[in-house]
Amino acid sequence: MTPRIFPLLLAVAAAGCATANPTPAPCPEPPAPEVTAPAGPTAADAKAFADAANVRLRELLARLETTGYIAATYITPDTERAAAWAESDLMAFLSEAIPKAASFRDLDLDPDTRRFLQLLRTKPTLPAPADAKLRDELAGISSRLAGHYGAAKYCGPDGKGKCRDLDELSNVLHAGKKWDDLVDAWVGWHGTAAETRGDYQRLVELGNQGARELGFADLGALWRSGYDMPADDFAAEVDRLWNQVKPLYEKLHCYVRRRLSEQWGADKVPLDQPIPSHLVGNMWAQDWGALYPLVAPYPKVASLDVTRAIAKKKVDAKAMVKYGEGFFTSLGMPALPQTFWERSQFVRPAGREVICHASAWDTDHKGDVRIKMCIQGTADDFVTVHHELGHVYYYLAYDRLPELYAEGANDGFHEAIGDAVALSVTPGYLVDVGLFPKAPNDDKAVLNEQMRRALDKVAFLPFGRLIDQWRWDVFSGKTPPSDYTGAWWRLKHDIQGVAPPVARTEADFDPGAKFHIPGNTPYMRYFLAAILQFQFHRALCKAAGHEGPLYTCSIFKNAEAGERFWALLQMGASRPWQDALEALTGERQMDATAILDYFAPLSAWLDAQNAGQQCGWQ
Ligand code: X8Z
Ligand code: ZN
Repeated sequence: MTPRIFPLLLAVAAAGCATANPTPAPCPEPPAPEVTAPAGPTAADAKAFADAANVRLRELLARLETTGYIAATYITPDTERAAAWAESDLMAFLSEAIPKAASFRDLDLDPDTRRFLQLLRTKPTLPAPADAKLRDELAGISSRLAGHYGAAKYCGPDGKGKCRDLDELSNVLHAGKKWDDLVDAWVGWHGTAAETRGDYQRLVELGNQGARELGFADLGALWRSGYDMPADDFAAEVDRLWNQVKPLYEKLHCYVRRRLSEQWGADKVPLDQPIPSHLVGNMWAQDWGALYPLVAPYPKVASLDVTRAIAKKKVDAKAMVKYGEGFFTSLGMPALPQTFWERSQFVRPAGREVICHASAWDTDHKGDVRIKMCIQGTADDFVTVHHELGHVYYYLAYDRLPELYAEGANDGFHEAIGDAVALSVTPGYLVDVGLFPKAPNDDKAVLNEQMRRALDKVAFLPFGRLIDQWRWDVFSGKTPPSDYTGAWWRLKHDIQGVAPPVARTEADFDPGAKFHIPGNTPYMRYFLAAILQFQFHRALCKAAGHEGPLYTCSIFKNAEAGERFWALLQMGASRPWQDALEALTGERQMDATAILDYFAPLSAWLDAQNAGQQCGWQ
């Protein structure tokens, strides 16, 4: 508690003369009783409080991000501890400031102060109980879980083999060669999470307690409250969007399963069952890009293999990031600061443990931005570079705003910026920047390209939808700890139509094998982003004067689209996201028709392929 933040509290404390003191100073005469009601907090107090909270939050977040970046790029017990201290300090601030903010609720406030107070209330993703001991415990668990995920390795079924990290195990799945090796890599990685179950269970208990102390039913209700609409309406929005895209996903599922069944045999991939999760080339079955060679509509028609081009042209990790920066600057956005190049982590460093999961950082909230990746030179990395730079450009655009506005319009917007840019990485663009000599563009090549993208974007949709369904149910108590893994696989089955390669039990903790669960990063943002990025792309293409199908559009070098985009980024969270969306697209609702338009050719092609086939799963 500092004088700047809580002038009122301090004033009250000073007024309570030393009654607990054994030799008290004499109290002044009590004032004559007031005729009017005692003055409560005023709108001016609220404004002073919100302004001070913006300043203090910026300091605390800079400490959190700085220690967090060190802990993520150099995992040791010491860096973990330092990160936990910073997290605990932020938690302490929020658990005092949020109830305080509530005391101003009924005043007639100016719009900014009102919005600051509302944003403050939903700021914590991991609210701590007010009790300092419990708060430190929670911060410690949070750091430990993150560190465990980053350093986890699988050393063979008996623990005595060569130890492999997530990248190495993922590469086995991506190559998709031998059934037994795939099962081994999948089971091995998922096994690393089993020991984190107890920590996670405690994180849920303490996070829920923190959320309840702030007036939310549970932590899931707090997360759902951050969307400028009632929490229940948000859950209904998610359902509405999912229902818009579900038929497209199910078509892709049907076709891909049939090709997998041809490859592995109908005994291993039955045509009326979910797809075995270890066969799609990704640890969590969230991105099926590795299956492109198997499912390409016209395998003999040349298609643009970005991984090959990167290797052939010897584009190293930094040069890949330069391509990404080049796209943003072509839109009129600024070059990245020199410190970005000096302080980012582009490749896995030798000799120390790091969290390789890609991320973007705003370490001082004043322009010291970075990304942290372990780039291996794949086409996926190329997309992820643009994704991360989307975060970085958002930071650069909004850091001049008060801290509570220095956020995405909603968290889905933050995740969608770089992905929307990457949708403009079309064959035409790749030729423009010299990665390919020419791009085939007949109907067959278009379908190949559509399939390539769908294996990433469409396959992701149910995954994005279900992760937080699982967490919402865990936080609300609908899913008890004794059913953590069971509930996970029921959702994976029902929504995604995938199944584990071997039976799972409650001795496993499979949700913990996905970064965002131990990292406590809300996930619905990625589902929203999967929809929003196409909506943004459609609007930007319109601003750029693009004519023709959406999938042919690239906004590369288009100043008009760039200006519109930058204006959105500069708004940060200063307005409800509906206003931000309207400013860019003219629409006030998130809407999946853009992704459906984009994939119209593939959708029609899948209909023809699936005609007369049995789709769906039992
Ligand atoms: O976590 C990420 C980014 C960092 S914000 C690399 N993504 C999700 C994931 O990997 O699960 C991007 C797509 C979905
Ligand atoms: Zn992201």
